[in-house]
Amino acid sequence: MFEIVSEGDEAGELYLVGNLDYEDATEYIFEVCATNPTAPTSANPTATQTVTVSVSDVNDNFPYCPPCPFSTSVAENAGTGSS
Ligand SMILES: [Ca+2]
Repeated sequence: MFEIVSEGDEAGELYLVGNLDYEDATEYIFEVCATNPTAPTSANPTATQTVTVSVSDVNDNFPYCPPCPFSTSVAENAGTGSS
């Protein structure tokens, strides 16, 4: 769902590479590992960090009305709250 791109010594940037849907997943948690390939092994050239991305809910469900006209009737003595 996400991709990290980095070039040279620059910090990586997190990119979204898939479609999000709040109803499918509200949060993504993953671990990022960075390694300095030129550092000596004794210098512990690797660091990790947990990343949490929260998905914000937006109204992506458009209103839907049936294509044909809709009609019904209701008795004049129907009580309040009748359906
Ligand atoms: Ca949705």
